[in-house]
Amino acid sequence: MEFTKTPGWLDWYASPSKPRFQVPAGSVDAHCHVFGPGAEFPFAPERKYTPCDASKAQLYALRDHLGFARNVIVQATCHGADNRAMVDALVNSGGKARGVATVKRSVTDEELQAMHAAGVRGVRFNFVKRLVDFTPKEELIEIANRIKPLGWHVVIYFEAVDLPELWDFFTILPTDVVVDHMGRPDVSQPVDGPEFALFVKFMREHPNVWSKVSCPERLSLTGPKALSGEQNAYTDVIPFARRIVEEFPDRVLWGTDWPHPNLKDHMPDDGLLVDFIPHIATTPELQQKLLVANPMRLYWPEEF
Ligand code: 0GY
Repeated sequence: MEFTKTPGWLDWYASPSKPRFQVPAGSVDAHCHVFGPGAEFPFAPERKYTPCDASKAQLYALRDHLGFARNVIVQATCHGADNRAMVDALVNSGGKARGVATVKRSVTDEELQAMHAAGVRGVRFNFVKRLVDFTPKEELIEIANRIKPLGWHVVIYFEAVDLPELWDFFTILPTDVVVDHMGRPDVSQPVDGPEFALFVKFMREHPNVWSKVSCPERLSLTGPKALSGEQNAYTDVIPFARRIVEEFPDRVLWGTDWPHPNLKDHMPDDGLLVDFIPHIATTPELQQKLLVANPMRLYWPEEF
């Protein structure tokens, strides 16, 4: 099937630089996606954007180029609840990728088992209105209760202003809960201000809650952009990510977010995004937890 990209779509960066920061051996890129290719795995009719293609082979080439050993591939909303492209990437990864799916309440136990065998270890609940239509909370709770016996967790994606309203729902989830991109803080607000304090409280009071300290390129308002060799990119995001890494060193994950859906301003050089990591995880010990120990514990516990 032929697809036409959403007008203004930014394609992923074609020739990323080699990172100066060498990630520890066995590092996991714990948040990335595949898009199609649309001709092989058509995008979902209910999608809110139509991306460029971003194949498993291209993702694994980037993994090797950046020095990572493994990936966690998160179902992108442009594929709806059709997990075939993501599952195909997992089963062709030689065991080096695990996945997070999107499912509806109509999913069968056999389908869940098949996804587990392919390497899926979580489901994603998305509350970002520009990306998905509303799903009733009782449907999500039902799904969470069904995936719990498989040892899976729930990944949640929401914006900081919506945390107060979603709090009661998030805090009754029966599994580990992984927050995408620190709950998308408004980084023009103080790191000690009430909005981010609520997120810190969410993690502090709930030891089952983890956070990805990813996507500075999405959250930054003042840059500088991770382009043209910039070694001090996205300085306005650093205090937020560092706060989470330092207070919850055993419950943080990091990912490239390649191929970076829906960026409007610029497409970062993924090599320079890796160079952002030591600004937020400032010691070898913190880097080892963020990039190796934590994702291994969550996604490959049998090897940990
Ligand atoms: C991200 C962020 C975004 C998109 C998606 O699945 C998706 O379409 O996650 C976004 O637009 O903020 O984590 O990839």
